[in-house]
Amino acid sequence: MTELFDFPKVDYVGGKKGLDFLDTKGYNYYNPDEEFTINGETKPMKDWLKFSVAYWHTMDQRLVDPFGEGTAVRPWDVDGVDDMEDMDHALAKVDYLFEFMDKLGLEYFAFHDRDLAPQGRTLAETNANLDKVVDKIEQKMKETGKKLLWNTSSLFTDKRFLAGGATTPFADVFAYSAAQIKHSLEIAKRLGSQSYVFWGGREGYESLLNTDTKRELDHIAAFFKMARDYAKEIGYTGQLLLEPKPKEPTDHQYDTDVQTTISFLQTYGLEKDFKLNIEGNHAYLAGHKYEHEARFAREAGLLGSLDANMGDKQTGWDIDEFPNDIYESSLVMYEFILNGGLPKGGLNFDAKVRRASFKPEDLFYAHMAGMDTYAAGFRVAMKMYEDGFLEKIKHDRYASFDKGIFADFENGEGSLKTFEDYILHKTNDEIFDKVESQHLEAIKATLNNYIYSVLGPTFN
Ligand code: XLS
Ligand code: NI
Ligand code: NI
Repeated sequence: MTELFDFPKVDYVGGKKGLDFLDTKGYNYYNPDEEFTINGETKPMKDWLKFSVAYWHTMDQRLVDPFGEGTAVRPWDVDGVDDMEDMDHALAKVDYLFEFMDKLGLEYFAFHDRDLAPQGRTLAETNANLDKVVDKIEQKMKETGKKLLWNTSSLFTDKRFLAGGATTPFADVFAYSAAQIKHSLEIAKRLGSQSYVFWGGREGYESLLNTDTKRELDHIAAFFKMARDYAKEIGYTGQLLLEPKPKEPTDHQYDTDVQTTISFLQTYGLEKDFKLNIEGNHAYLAGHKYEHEARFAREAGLLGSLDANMGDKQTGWDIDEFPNDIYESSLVMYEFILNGGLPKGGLNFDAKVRRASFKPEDLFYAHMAGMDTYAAGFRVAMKMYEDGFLEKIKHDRYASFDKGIFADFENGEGSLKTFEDYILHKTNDEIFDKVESQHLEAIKATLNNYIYSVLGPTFN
């Protein structure tokens, strides 16, 4: 078969070919077969770090921004155009995706229904177009063993969704959304998708002045219940995931951040049925660090999957940059390890190349750099986990609660009076004597040492 991409297969070179990425064109940290043990479970790196290509960014995005037209040059373009109204063209693109994954040695992908095929005049026609592409994807998955990390429905691109999909005030649009999700869940079941994602791009409001927020939240909660019930009915066993994001495109989105989304799930009794897909850039937009979102999801037992991308402190929108920050990836991977990995989730590159990186080879470079950033972070985090470095600090910091009335308190006993009796006659100095310096600068310096000691020797 002729090659579709003019790019060689990418291998692990492990720092042996020098520092310049453009000379080496290999993975320095992502070594698919190297084994790692977390919590007594040993698996090769590729089964821990389930990297996924996002169809919408890699196969569809033309690299437009709010001020300029698309710059992308893609091998599937005909006369410089990606003609997604044409079914033959939509089908041809599937071959590119599978060759792309094969060359990168990456096993998963993710898509929205609307990424794959053009709309028809009715939902029935639209589904028929979609099913033709899904047939081809199913066939290719069988041939290659590649897997679907997650699929989702776009309830935000078409103009009908201008005021939401599940929270729209327009009943016919709501019905359309319900029917669209039904079909997407059927595709999830058919392709064995590991997860199914709900990102509520337009589930929020532009203005409080015209929005019945309570009614909208009741609607979306009931919508999620119908989705859960239908997934059960058809025997779909993947995880159902909500993806928090505070704003953009709307002024306010209901799934603002992890803690808000958890309280929504608990309010409506959905916390046993849904987990979360956490995205780096969304964390930034919510004013959080990525590892903060991963931490709170993990502690609630709801860390389902990760959208691996980055934001930018200077740019106020979702720029979906490919990850390149090893400090951040180390801390996110630390939460990942404490979570025991992501059994039904993975690391989806919900990320696009920069407008100035418009050539096909940049799609390869970007995924390679992203995979290496997370593989490097994983290695650093594994070393911190194995040494118990951060867990020891946390254990020691709270040690005064391990005994006496304080241990009883943690077991649900004690009253304000218990503590008054204990403390009333201690002097201020006695109390401050027990308060210890946090040595945060030293902790951060040690973290830097971990990064250096794990990654530095790669290039020696
Ligand atoms: C947009 C979201 C989107 C979801 C899937 O900001 O990240 O890409 O991941 O709909
Ligand atoms: Ni996003
Ligand atoms: Ni995302």
